[in-house]
Amino acid sequence: MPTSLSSDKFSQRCELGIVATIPHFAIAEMLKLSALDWVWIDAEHGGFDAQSAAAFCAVISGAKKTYVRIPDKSETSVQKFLDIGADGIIVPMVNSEDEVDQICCSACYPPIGKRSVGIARAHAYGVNFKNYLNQRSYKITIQIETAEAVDRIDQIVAHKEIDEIFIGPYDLSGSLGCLGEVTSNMVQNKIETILNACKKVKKSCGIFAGSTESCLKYKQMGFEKIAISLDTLLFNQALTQCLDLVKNKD
Ligand code: 3PY
Ligand code: MG
Repeated sequence: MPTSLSSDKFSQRCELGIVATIPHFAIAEMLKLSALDWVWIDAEHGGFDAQSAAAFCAVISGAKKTYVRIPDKSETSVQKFLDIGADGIIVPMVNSEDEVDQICCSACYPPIGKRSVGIARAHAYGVNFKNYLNQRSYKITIQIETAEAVDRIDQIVAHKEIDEIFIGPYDLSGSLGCLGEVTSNMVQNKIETILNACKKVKKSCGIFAGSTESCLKYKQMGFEKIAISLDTLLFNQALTQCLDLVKNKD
């Protein structure tokens, strides 16, 4: 269950996380025992649904912050995945101030928004009901991952209910006509534009890296959160490295 928003909301420390795509308790426990700061539970591209994401959060909570990337920006997804009680949601493919308005309307209780009231894990099954309703304890993070969103970045990041921005370099590259070329100047220039817009309004900005080199570069650029890689990708890299080493030795 989420604790209240931490006071280091805008700290300069770079917090490292990982994208979890495999909904298994062993992965959750390994991440819990790791030196990571936070975990991104992926219900957009990963294997999670609301129930497996809730179980994953239950294993990890207290040890690491948990953020669920929801499948889409619909009201149903926003509300369903907030109810599971992660420390926040990450909403993919947000392109305009109007979309931000709609997301915040779905994510915040009245009088700010129109979030519907349920009693779920987020409310400690009723034990923390009043507190949960009266004080927003979860982060709303939006992903910037299209050229259209970058064109409107100043208006988007200015929204007061948005806590954090997360850049999706891969979708951004596709939107810019250079799919997968995340280190290209075209993509990197847009990344810098987004980061600068966030810095201007003192909003935390995170990014997906996918490689150690990118991680180090983004850390130097001043990103406050970096998703270093995916569980599947790291497993595959370690497996390939091990097999290469053993097979090529007599
Ligand atoms: C992207 O790069 O598009 C992402 O969403 C990161 O996972
Ligand atoms: Mg993406």
